Amino acid sequence: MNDQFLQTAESLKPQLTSTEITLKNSDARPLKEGESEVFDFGNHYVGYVSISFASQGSHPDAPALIKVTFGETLRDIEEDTSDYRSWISRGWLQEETVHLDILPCTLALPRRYAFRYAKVEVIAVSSKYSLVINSLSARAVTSAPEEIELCGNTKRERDIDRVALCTLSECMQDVFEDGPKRDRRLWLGDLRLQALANYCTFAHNDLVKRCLYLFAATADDEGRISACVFTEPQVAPDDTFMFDYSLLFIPTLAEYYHATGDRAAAEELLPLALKQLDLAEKNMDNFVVRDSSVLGWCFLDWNLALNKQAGAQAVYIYAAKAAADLCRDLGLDPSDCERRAKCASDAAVKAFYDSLKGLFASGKDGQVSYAVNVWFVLAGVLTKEKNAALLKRLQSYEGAIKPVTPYMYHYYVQALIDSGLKDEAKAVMLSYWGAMLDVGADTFFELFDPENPEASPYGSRAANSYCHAWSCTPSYFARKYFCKRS
Ligand code: RAM
Repeated sequence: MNDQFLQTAESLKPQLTSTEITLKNSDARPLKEGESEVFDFGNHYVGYVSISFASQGSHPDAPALIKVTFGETLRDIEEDTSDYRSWISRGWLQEETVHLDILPCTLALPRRYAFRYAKVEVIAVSSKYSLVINSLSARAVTSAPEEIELCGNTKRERDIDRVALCTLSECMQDVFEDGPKRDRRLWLGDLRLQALANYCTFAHNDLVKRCLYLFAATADDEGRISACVFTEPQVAPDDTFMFDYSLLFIPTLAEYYHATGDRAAAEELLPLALKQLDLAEKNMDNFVVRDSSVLGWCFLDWNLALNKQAGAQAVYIYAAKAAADLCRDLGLDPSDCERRAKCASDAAVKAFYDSLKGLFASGKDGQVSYAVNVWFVLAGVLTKEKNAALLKRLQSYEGAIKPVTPYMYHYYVQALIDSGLKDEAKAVMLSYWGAMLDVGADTFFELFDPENPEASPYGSRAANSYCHAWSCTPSYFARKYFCKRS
C-alpha cells in the first residue's frame, strides 16, 4: 500500500448529506399471518430505513416474525427468491427476516439499502393480535453536492437526463460506487464513466481524485492496478485484475487532468498509469494480445458469448494513445507511447481485420461483435470515414454479438459520435435509455438487453442492480454533444 497516495485519498473523503423521508401509513390495515403491505417512497433512494409497528387486539402474546424486502423496482419485491440460483451471493438480496419481541416498537434496520419500494410481510403472528405498520422513514444519503438543472431539447430527453442524474447521484457515496445495491464499491471501468458525467454535472472533482488515489494506493508490488477497491473496514484492493480496466486508468487520469488542470496529481500518478502499458504487454506477443484462453479477464461487456481478444487489443491502443496525449499535455515526450500505439495498430490490422467482412473479428473463429468493432473505432485505427463505414457494416452484419450493458452502449454511442454519425448516436441513446424509461426506470440499470429485459449474466435477475452508475452517461452526452445551447 502506498501510504502517501492513501493519505491523499483519505484527505478527500466526502461529507455525506442526509435527507429524511417519512411515509405515514394513515389507513393502516391490521395484518394477520401471511398478509403483507407494499410501500412506495415515490423515487429511488439510498439510505437507512426505520419502521414503526404497533398491534391491535389482545396484548401480544408471541413475537411477530416479519420479512422486509426492499426493491429498486416493483419487480424486485414481487420476485420469489426462495429458489434463488446465481453465482453472485444471495447475501446481496435486500431482504431481512426479523423478530419483533415487544410491540409497539421502531425497527431501525442497520443495513443501507437502495430502494424505491419496501414490502413488509407477516410470516408469523399469534391469533390473538394483528400487526399494524404505522410509518416508515428513510434517511437518504449521498455525496452529490446539489441538484443540477436538467438538459434536453424535449421532455423525453429531459426525462432521460433526470434519471441519469439520479443514477449518478445515488452512486456518489464515500466513493463513486458502481451500484448502491450491489457491489457498492469502486470499480475502475465504472469510475471512468461516472467521472465523465460528473465533470459536466455535479463537478465533485475531488471525489474523482480520491478514487484515482485509492486505485493508485492499492496497486500491487508490480504496479498492477486492481479492477476494484474496497473501502471497508479499511482500504484494500480486490484480487481481481482486468486487462481493460487497468488500462482505463490512463484515460481516466487524462480526463481528470483536462477537467481540473490538477497538474500535480497528473504528474504524480503518470508513472503508475504508464506502467499499465508495460503490464498489458506481458499479455501480448509482438504487440498482439494473446488468445482469450490465456488472456485472463478482460471485461468489455457482460455478454457472456463475447470473445475478448481483439477488443483487448483495441483498448490497449486506445490507452497508449491517451497516454501519449497526456504526456504531450504535460510537456513530456510522447514518442514512446506513440510508438507502442503504432506497433499495436499495425499488428491489429494484420491480426484482426477481416477484409472480406470489412470488420474486425476476434478469436480463432473470427467472431464479429459490437464491442470489438466499437473499441477499434474509439482507438482510431482506421480513418474517421472508414470508421463510419465500418459501423454501418457492423449494423447490418447478421449475428454480430450485441452489447447488453449501458456500459458498452456508452462506448457505442461515443464511437458513432467520433465517426461523425452524431444524429444516429443520439437516436441510439434515446432508444436504448428510453426503453428503460418505458419499463419504469427511476434510475438506469446495470444490464439491459431490450430483446431480453429479464436477462442476467449472474443467472438470476434478482442479482442485477437497477441503479448502476455506468448507465449515467446520457447526462454527459446531452451536455457535451446533443443539447442545444440557448
Ligand atoms: C459488475 C460490477 C461492476 C463492473 C463489473 C465488471 O459486476 O457491478 O459494475 O465493473 O461487473
